[in-house]
Amino acid sequence: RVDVVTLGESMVTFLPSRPGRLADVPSFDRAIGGAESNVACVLAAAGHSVRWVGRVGADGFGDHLTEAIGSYGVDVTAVRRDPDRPTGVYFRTAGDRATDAHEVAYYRAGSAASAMSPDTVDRAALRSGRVLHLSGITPALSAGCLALMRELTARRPGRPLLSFDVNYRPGLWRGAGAGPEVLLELARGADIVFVGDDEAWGLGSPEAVRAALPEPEVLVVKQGATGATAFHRNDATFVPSLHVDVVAAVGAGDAFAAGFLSATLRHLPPRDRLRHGHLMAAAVLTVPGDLAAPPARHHADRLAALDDEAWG
Ligand code: KDG
Repeated sequence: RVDVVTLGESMVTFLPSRPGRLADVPSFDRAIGGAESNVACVLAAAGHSVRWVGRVGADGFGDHLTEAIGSYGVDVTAVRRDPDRPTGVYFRTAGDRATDAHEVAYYRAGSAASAMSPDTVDRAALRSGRVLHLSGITPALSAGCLALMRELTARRPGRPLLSFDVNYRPGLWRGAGAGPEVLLELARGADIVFVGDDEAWGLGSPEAVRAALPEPEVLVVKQGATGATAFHRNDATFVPSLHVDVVAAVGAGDAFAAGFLSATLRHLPPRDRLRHGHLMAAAVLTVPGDLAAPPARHHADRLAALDDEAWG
């Protein structure tokens, strides 16, 4: 068994060469994105055995994604190539430093990944981890993807520990109906749920999300630069965020989830799970893209062990 398996659509990402509106940016730099493969890359860099399950086109961008994600040490042998559909791509702008408001242009409708379904993914690979990490992006991609997510989040004996990041992207649900209801339905099947408080307001409110999820082992509510709270049975543990000069928030939630899962796999207490989440997120917040070099495990352990005063 590997430590963690993640499933989701990854895309070639184009980062702007300079600030400004999408209409004005003259050129873009190629990078990689995809919430779930981001989680896989950070976990692999932190020393875990990780597999990413996905679907890309039989094209150069598909080659690039599998090679780049593989170069983090992630196992990509269960990634399928689709000869008929392209790899998804997206462009983003740098956005406003204070508010992180930015533009995103997705070119992913009809992508290879949108053709994922219970019949077109490697199911044995999806059962091959101690943890299976999924996100609320996948069910928005197609009816087949939604069916797959419903199957994977069904509570069954012997399934891997199920981690679910709500990742509510309203832009992806346009025309696809009931995003909030579907996301809450899927979250109810998970053991560990991550949600940003901004997303939680999109689903109702943080309290409504808590009330709608009676079963998870752990619900982690992230409050951006303020901190994050892990709710576990009747306990709530809050850890403040680290103060860093934010370049772009993209990928920070994924890195946070990876840090939290890494510490969970190592049976660390809730406070340290949250601290490892913040440490991984801090590294990504200081770069323009989705991925940064995370702190090595021994450094992260040393920082996570500092006393409360050092943690603000
Ligand atoms: O979490 C980062 C992702 O949002 C980004 O890489 C793109 O996966 C992505 C998506 O669907 O928005």
